[in-house]
Amino acid sequence: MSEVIKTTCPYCGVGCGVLAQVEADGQVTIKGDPEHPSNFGRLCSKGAALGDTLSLDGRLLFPVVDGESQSWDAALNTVAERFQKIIKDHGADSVAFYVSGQLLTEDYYVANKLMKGFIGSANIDTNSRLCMSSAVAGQKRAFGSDTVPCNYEDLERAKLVILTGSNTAWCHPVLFQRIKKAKQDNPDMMVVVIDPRHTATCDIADLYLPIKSGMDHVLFNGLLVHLKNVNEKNEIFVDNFTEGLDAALAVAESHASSSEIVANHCGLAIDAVEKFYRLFARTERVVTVYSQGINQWSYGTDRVNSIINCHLYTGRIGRKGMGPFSLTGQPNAMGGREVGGLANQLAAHMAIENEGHREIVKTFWDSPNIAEREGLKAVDLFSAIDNGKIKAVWIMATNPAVSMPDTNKVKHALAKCEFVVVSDCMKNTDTTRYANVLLPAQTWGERDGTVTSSERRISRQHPFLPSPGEARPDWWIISEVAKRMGFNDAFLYKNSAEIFNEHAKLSGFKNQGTRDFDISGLQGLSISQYDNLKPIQWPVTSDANKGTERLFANGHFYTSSHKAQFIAVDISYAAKEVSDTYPLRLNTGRIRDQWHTMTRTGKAARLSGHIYEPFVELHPNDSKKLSLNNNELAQVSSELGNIICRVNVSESQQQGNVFVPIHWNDEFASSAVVGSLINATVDPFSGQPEFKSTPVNVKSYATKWYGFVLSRRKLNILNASYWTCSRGEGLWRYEIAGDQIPDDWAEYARSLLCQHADAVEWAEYFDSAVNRYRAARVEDGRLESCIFIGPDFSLPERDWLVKLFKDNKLNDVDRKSLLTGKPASGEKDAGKAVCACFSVGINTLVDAIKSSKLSTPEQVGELLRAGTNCGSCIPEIRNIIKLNLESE
Ligand SMILES: Nc1nc2c(c(=O)[nH]1)N[C@H]1C(S)=C(S)[C@@H](COP(=O)(O)OP(=O)(O)OC[C@H]3O[C@@H](n4cnc5c(=O)[nH]c(N)nc54)[C@H](O)[C@@H]3O)O[C@H]1N2
Ligand SMILES: Nc1nc2c(c(=O)[nH]1)N[C@H]1C(S)=C(S)[C@@H](COP(=O)(O)OP(=O)(O)OC[C@H]3O[C@@H](n4cnc5c(=O)[nH]c(N)nc54)[C@H](O)[C@@H]3O)O[C@H]1N2
Ligand code: SF4
Ligand SMILES: [Mo]
Repeated sequence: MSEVIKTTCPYCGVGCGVLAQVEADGQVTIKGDPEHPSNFGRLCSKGAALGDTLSLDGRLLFPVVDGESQSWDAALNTVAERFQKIIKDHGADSVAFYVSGQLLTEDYYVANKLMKGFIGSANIDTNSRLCMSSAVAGQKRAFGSDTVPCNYEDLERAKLVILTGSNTAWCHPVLFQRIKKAKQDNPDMMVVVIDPRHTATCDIADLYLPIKSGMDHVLFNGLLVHLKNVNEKNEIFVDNFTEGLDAALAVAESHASSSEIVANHCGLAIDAVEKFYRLFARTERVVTVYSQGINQWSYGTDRVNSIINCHLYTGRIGRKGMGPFSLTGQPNAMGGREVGGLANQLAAHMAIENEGHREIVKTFWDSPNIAEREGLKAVDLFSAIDNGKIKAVWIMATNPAVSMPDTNKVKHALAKCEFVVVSDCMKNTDTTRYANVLLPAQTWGERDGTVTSSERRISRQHPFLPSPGEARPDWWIISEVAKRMGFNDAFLYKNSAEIFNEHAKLSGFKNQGTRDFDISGLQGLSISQYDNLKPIQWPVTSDANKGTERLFANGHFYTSSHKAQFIAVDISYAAKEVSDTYPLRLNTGRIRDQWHTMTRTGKAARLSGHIYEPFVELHPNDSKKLSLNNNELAQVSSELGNIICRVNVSESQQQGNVFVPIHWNDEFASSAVVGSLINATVDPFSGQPEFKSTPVNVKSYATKWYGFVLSRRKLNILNASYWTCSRGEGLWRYEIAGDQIPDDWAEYARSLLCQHADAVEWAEYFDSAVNRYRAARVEDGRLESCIFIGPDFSLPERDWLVKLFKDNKLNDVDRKSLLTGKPASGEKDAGKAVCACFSVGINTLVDAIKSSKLSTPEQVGELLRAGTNCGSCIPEIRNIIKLNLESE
């Protein structure tokens, strides 16, 4: 067994500390780090399953040029030569980098330095454009800097926590646990959840506001007016440290002058609005947490400012337990902003349009060619690729063919782009398909560097596994290309510590308190000091060498007047309206156990059991109107494209709204990239796309048969008009459906299940009257694969079948049950997994709740262990209890 390595989780922006240990058999044990100040030992379902995602299955292990494996030298030369040639022929702005909040700060720093300081273009943008850019723009307008003033402890010290546009329970689960615990310890603490969807986060809500989607700025403008009416102005703060109040109030009063008007706009009950306003007005310690439900709109920046305005008005910022708190999504969204990874930033929170800042960076880098104006933001960048202005692009650690809006256009652009380079750890993604050159990057467990969490806390990621094949750190890859492009001296890094030191030094260079981002206190770390760096919150300076918990308590802001700015937020912007053809509003977002495009979480069986298929969730009245049944397939269409997903009828949706998760892509489903439906409409200030509102229609997707396949081997699904694939314990699971009935089911089944075998042991059952077919392939007495086909979606449960794959020999009872399609008598199917940590299925839960009259998640936990590890499933367990005890 190896020593225990302290590192940081590679998923969300909570930035939990992880203890990793490689066991003698090569398995990796993962635990939460009890000493890490983000999580104090907790992990969520994704973090806890990290050990199951580390296999080399599907990894990109060697450089590939034009489809052939190549040496690093050849691949790097190709990239450098092609970029140089294109720059020489067409200028620096004809090339671009598209990077990611999942790079380490050191990787990000080097990529930004190469593009902005040496190639001389600012055409480097990042997937944070899709994620945090409205929060960045809102904070910059209000504070003059991209500063998150709060920290996690504020969530525990607050008396009122408002969660708006954030499904914290599923997307920042450890913070959710911390808020929940604080609420248990302090019963006076109130939680308000604002979301058009009733999500798992509502589990801790004292007040839930099912707002009409897109209307939060009206709600918060109304709050500003209310605060004025009840004299909650913090006179000292507003008069001394802010500007612009009158204009902001005047606009707010013009459309949100009373709770009644606000309630009308927002589709809320007047009582609920008034209750919310009273709570805010009377509670000094209030934190407003916001995330993508606020940011991802074509007027996201204004929405952010409508929240910040209320905190400025009451002076509730920078002190314990209060402030506007933008939760970052990716593990290093914050670090990327520090190094200036957005096309409209420079480095170390300096502004590209500021000549003085350009001079500082140019001098520091000894840059021959600093970018003089902002570059293209993500959506414009891909348009420029599409129209040929950008001729070479290097994509690192992101999967834009899935995650951008209007992905069909993105794919088209990549297909015609002269030269596409992709650095990824995985070989087959929807984006790597378009690469001329593929560069194998190290990933979590192998790479070495720092990330910064939502509360400005810099933490180390440490390697604990050997680097596989020829995978290399991203910073190394970029530096090698830079050197080959002739920028030798500036990219001679030997390790990530050197890069971190340079980054820290730049942050303090000619700063003297003029810029918020300053970690000069961390410059000059030796390798061992860097290796042992404890999690620390920036700014870290000689005056604040232990880091900084909160900012702005002193009323000093980074605007030219040093005063915070109120922003007048009007309602002249609106999302695209629904129409007769596209009458429903599509909202998109995340599910509990998958991470983005599933390249890593998709490998773990225990993360695939909770929700294993793409779905469209809609209100029962809408499903009735559209004659859609739960569990059948539906086509969701917008002006731009169509996808097919499973119907999930749910009261948690508002009528007129539908929800589709973002995760599925061409690697995991036949047609489920929800980005293909989304308009590339962006916010005018931030360039962030409107992912939370697209007019769509939903209709039944008629198929003649439904089926599923379980197989120990990965299969190639043919002749099915719909398929999705997910991992089970030691097997692959496919849900399939078709609009053509094959002439011969046996032949069809064999073509799927026996792709590489001649003589196989084969058992089958066919009822031609109802078109029900089942077959199993057995190898050495062990179940190898099985297929179940039926005329509709009422197919046998899957969980007991999955269990048969665990046996090394099938007994007669099992064989019989396979063909009858029912578990052997007495056995029950556990059903879809609710608790990922202990694989407890819904049927097991319902049975136990009913038979033992369990009325709390704690009682369920005692009996079944469900919910007792990471706790991410507790909201769902509480809901299952509610539904089943009520139906008694
Ligand atoms: N499990 C999991 N966790 C993740 C990720 C993941 O892929 N999987 N990704 C990480 C990343 S990068 C990010 S950015 C974060 C995102 O974290 P969140 O922002 O919490 O996640 P989303 O599901 O995108 O959207 C949040 C909520 O906004 C709601 N919403 C939509 N429109 C509106 C509106 O007009 N008003 C309000 N008030 N709410 C609205 C949606 O219904 C949804 O419940 O999650 C991070 N954590
Ligand atoms: N419809 C809709 N679309 C959305 C959103 C939404 O809410 N709705 N949310 C948006 C948001 S907030 C985000 S953040 C994006 C996320 O979208 P993406 O960034 O496109 O998603 P990921 O799957 O995280 O892509 C990361 C890629 O990096 C690879 N990778 C992992 N580790 C490393 C490494 O160390 N080095 C390198 N070079 N590669 C690595 C992974 O294999 C994967 O291919 O999606 C956006 N798209
Ligand atoms: S909350 Fe979960 S996904 Fe986020 S950092 Fe912590 S363990 Fe990782
Ligand atoms: Mo994100």
